Amino acid sequence: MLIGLVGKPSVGKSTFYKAATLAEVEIANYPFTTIHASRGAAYVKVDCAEREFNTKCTPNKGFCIRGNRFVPIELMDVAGLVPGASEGKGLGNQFLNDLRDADSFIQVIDVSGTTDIEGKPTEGHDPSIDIDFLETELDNWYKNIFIKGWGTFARRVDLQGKKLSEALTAQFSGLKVKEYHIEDTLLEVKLPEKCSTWSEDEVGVFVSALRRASKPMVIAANKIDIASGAENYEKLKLKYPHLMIIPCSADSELALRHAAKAGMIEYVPGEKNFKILKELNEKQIEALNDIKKNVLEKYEFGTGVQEVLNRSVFDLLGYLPIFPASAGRMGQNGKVLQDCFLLPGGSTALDFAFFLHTDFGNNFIKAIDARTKRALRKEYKLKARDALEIITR
Ligand SMILES: Nc1nc2c(ncn2[C@@H]2O[C@H](COP(=O)(O)OP(=O)(O)O)[C@@H](O)[C@H]2O)c(=O)[nH]1
Ligand SMILES: [Mg+2]
Repeated sequence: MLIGLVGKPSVGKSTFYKAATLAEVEIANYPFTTIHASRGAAYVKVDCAEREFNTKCTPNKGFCIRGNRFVPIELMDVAGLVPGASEGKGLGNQFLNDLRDADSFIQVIDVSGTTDIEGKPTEGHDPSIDIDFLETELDNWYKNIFIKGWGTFARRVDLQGKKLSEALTAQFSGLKVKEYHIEDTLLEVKLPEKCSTWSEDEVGVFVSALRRASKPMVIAANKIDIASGAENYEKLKLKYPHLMIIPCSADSELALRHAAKAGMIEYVPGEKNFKILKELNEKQIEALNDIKKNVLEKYEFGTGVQEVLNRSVFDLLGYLPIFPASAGRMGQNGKVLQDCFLLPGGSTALDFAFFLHTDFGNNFIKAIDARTKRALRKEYKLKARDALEIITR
């Protein structure tokens, strides 16, 4: 699973990326700092199953702090997009290409309105302009791909009787678009099967709906720590009730993670507080208190960074965290709940078996719920945080 950070320059994409991954990327206050997309591991936060099993987990991947399991996903930092990107402006085509592999997007905006449309410092910029322009650029990106192949796939549908959804899936395959995305979108927009007759407006309606279905997006209303952010955020919520907008301060998250890494504080990403562990100097205390007062205590999701990642994976993409577990033998070899896997929503016990190993799938007898010891059939639909053992022949 890959999540791409998108947005105009200087909104805090690289800061978000660095906070979420603690990787080294350049951070500076001018456009196009990041020339190449960089990818790294970020983490979604899951209530670890260790509590219910009265044990302490030993994660293979990621980590666990006080019962909070951090499961890795891939995050991608991309250089800023500017208006006209879909026509190639500001190396736009190259940057859009970097986004093809993403399963979903996090659009970072500067909710404080202190950067203009090109990312230069200003005051009073309306952040809704940024939301609108980015949607337009992404829609145009899809539209260009549609139009490029229109003649060819329309002919295949009209003359060779090929299914429209199949022809369109082939056309958009480079963007990780799946046939079900196309089918769902066609149902939603209700356009004629004969796509050669579509008007340009109808094409626009289709590509926009397809873009939303295949690259769902959450908006990180970043720089909420700046005074003008709070009011702008309220306005955005009213203007875009259909969008998922999370108040966010990537800068604060980065500071907290640095402080935690240096052993100054204990901080669990996503929480609304931290604990000071060491004697700190006045400046450090003041900085931490500012974050506490202006961000952590003020906003529902603390700095918002963890919430944005969790919403992307669990709400937008519908993934389920699943623990392979065998209640009877938990702790054998000193290994406890080593894995927490993310499976697509709708997966069954049998899907989970195949996910673990083809042999498990082929030789599946039943799954055992490690909490209740109940046997589950192969059709059992997985639930978030299930802890399951697969019994094979
Ligand atoms: N006040 C504040 N500044 C931030 C925040 N996130 C990033 N910045 C600053 O915004 C500027 C641009 O950040 P950067 O991450 O390079 O933006 P990018 O171009 O979108 O990757 C830098 O000076 C950051 O320190 C935030 O949450 N609050
Ligand atoms: Mg950057």
